Amino acid sequence: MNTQRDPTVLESFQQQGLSRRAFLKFCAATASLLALPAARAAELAEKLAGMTRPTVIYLSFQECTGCLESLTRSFQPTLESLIFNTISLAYNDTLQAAAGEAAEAAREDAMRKAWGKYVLIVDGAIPRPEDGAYCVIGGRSALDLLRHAAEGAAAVVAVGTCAAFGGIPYAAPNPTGAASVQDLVGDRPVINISGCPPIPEVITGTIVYFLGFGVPELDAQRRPTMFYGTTIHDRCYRRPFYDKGLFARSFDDEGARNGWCLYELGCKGPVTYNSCATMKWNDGTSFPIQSGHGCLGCSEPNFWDGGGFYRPLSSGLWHGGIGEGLGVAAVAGVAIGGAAAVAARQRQKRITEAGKKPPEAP
Ligand code: FSX
Repeated sequence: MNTQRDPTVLESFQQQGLSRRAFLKFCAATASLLALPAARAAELAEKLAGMTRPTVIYLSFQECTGCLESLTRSFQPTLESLIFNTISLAYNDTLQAAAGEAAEAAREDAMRKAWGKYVLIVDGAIPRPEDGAYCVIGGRSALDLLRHAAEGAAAVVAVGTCAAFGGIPYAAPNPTGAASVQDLVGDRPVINISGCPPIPEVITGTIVYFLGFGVPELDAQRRPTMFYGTTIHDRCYRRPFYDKGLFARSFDDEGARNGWCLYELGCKGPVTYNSCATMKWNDGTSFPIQSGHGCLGCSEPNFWDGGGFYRPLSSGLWHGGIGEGLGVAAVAGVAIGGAAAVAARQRQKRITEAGKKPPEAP
């Protein structure tokens, strides 16, 4: 009888030559990323120490690989600490060395052994018409691969706006009939990590949280509230200028040079739920608004059709899901003061019907 068991997460750290201290450091940094109270942080360390590394199957469909590029830049936890020590990544066609039939067979084998328990990560949208013929991998359609893999998954993590809401492949006229993961396997526990791409630490943090505690609290769009609980605008360092009605009106005017609010230049921060303003990117270096460009709303449903890059929200064309059909003040959920209120109300009057309806997937 084979009595050999798989190593626990702690043992896996140790097998890689890392100390228990390094493991605890990993847990503490992840707990801090997740803003866990001390007791929960200790619980996370205890759970990870005793659990065997869960099988993870990572499937990629209609996407640009930006999500995986983003994931490779996670500073804490790093992708290396995740895939070498914390999870058992059984399939990812970009990261794995294997290819062809052997790789496909290994995936099926890993799924069979961990049926009902593995975590399925999906990036990219999935085309539906013609039995999914517009995206075929190893002779099987993305549609078939997703449905089959989701059936045996403990949870499905849709990484990126393409997987979460359709994203760019879903943009009008949606030529391939692309759909999101939740559109197709919404009866399974689906966690959406939206963003085009998502913040890397939001991906890794959510995965580690799931391993320790199960599905986190989710918002109406199935996104973890710990990362998507507030808008970019709520936490934006330019917010005081917005409140005073001080706006940049072009990218090279005095307002832009003074670092004023980018609302009039099309910033979607008031309707975009994400952690960019607090966690930022590249180990906390910066985020789009800090670099002088408005938020594109990439983590919301109907990105890319929802409002355009440079049309201000006050044009009334935003239809990003949350706030659909509401006036801009209600959408933003903020008090618009002084000049901003007048400008917003004037523009709100000019709402056109064009662009209000999201494109229908065939
Ligand atoms: Fe989409 Fe991701 Fe944007 Fe690209 O996998 S969310 S196009 S960054 O790569 O799916």
